[in-house]
Amino acid sequence: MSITAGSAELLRDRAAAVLHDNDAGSWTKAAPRLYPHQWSWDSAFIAIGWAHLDVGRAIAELENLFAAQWQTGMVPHIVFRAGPGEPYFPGPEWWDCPSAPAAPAHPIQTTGICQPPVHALAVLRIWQLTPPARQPEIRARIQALWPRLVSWHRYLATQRDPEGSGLVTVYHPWEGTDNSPRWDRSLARIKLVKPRPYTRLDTRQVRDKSQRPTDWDYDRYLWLVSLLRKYRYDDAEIYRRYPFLIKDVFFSAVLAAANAALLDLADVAGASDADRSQLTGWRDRGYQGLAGCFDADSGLCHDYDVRAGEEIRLRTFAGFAPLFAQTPDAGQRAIQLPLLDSADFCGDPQFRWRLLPSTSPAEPAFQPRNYWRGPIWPVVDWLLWRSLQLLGCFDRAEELRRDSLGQIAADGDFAEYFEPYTGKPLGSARQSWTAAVALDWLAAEAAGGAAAV
Ligand code: 2M8
Repeated sequence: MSITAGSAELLRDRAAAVLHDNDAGSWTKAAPRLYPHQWSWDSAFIAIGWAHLDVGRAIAELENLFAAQWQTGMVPHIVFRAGPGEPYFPGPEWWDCPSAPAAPAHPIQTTGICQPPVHALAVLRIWQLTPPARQPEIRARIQALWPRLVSWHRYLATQRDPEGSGLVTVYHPWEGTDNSPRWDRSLARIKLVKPRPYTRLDTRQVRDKSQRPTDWDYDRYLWLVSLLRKYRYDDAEIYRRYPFLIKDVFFSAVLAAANAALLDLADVAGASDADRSQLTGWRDRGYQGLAGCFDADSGLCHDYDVRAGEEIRLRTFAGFAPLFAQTPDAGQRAIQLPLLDSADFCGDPQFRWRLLPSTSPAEPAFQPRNYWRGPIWPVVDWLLWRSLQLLGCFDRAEELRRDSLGQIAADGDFAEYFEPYTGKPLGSARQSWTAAVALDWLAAEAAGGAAAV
């Protein structure tokens, strides 16, 4: 479906209104009630949305996020900023980050884990959208942010990859794709002490509990937080003692793409030769790491459980890590592109839109309404769209963009995720990152389909 010029304009106004409504001045709530704080990768997508409205506001989103960066270089997954009338569980007291030597100083309050590094993609997009008159100002702000961006990538390439494998180790399901079935076996293996009594708030907002993680999941999420707290978020200690260490191919692919984006920005930032060669090294090591876990039989990349010493062989969106990374390997692309449109993924004949689901409908763990276990997430399809363009697959990218906009327009309220068979909106309404990617896709509409990627 393609949307008419009139309805595109209406959708653009409504998407902009979502960002304005969720705007807290210098940072943006991920969603009005369900997620009232600043989330890391949400902020990166949100900055891409803001870039279409005001490039200064867009870069402020990232400046404020990076103001909470840890001394290790880690950008925390949540910066707690909401007022007392906007509760979220689990709040800062569950994380006790002030006890961590590397945490930012009071009064900044954060969690002690991180999320995929989409930020460099956002900075590149902001620069591409900066009108000439504002370039001196935005260039100076990018230059000021640059050392923090490089240190963030350095943290991921070193502390989160002590093996030098090119693959990032995640410590927690909250580092991106919460209840993805990718984590099921690893979580089931953990011996845990039941956490102190707690009350979930997410299921008060999303009344249909089947759209959210289970209490079984939450018990494990909180147990892992208690261990990270005990180890004072010290990466070396975590690596020695902690039970949940996963080489995440999707996270690693985003890092490879983000390293390439920083290289594209290197001249704007006035980067040193040392920075350029480090970024090139991290990017290439990322490609090699992904190549090492590419399985030619399934055509997918598999995550790896470091503790169990085993591959995680599931069909999910993450298996397309080579595409998300914009792999230079033509062989992997030749296998993945047809697989993407097979009945196991976008090409399920019963899907309403030909979009990439979070989990393959052919996977026994697939649940079409449950969060990261099946639904379609617009931000994931945005990352895929961007990659397909960079790989020169313009026609497929354009279909993905149109279908994504069709899905969002049919809802009209910027849902967090969508049921693949019916297109039913799920989770939170007025989710900031859905509005943000809609703005980017709509701008590409005005430009005849292609964005400056
Ligand atoms: C979801 O995760 C949060 C915890 O971080 C939650 O369920 O409470 C995930 O979709 C995550 O990737 C996202 O960043 C966050 C805010 O949109 O919500």
